Amino acid sequence: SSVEQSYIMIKPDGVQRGLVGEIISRFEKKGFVLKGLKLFQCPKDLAQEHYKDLKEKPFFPGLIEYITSGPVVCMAWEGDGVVASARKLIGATNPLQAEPGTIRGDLAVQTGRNVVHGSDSPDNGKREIALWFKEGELCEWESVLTPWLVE
Ligand code: DAT
Ligand code: MG
Repeated sequence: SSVEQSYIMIKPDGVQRGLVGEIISRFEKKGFVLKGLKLFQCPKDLAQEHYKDLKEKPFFPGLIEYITSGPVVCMAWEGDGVVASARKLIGATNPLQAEPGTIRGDLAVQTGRNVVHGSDSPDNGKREIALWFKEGELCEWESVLTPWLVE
């Protein structure tokens, strides 16, 4: 696989429940590189744009209400295969079906309060990072750990 970026977001329940450090730590320990990070109160129109593919779903209004109910933590993570790997670290959409060891499997019980978002494709990773971060908010840097993680 090639170097790609995923948009990972800790949802308002994750922030309120004090899970920010725990969740960031899982991506750090895995070996991905953090390129962008901010605490952010999301306006409704941005939440609607982010979840536009779901706008016909019955749960859409509740989803927008939830995502805009408090600050979220926006992150851009980079690495080989980060998009699919992050989805595995996050676990199934329904936390009751998520495997133990995953973020949702360990830390959540309900689909409507599943603590974290992760992009579902490299193209959506790009789209979502461009949507949630402004020009200049991402850092271009190399981690000194990279040679110890990839040969
Ligand atoms: P994921 O977040 O695992 O990519 P998704 O893209 O299908 O899942 O849906 C986005 C979010 O919408 C999901 O994290 C929680 C909410 N959601 C999805 N299906 C739902 C449902 N049946 N009832 C309530 N909320 C739902
Ligand atoms: Mg999704």
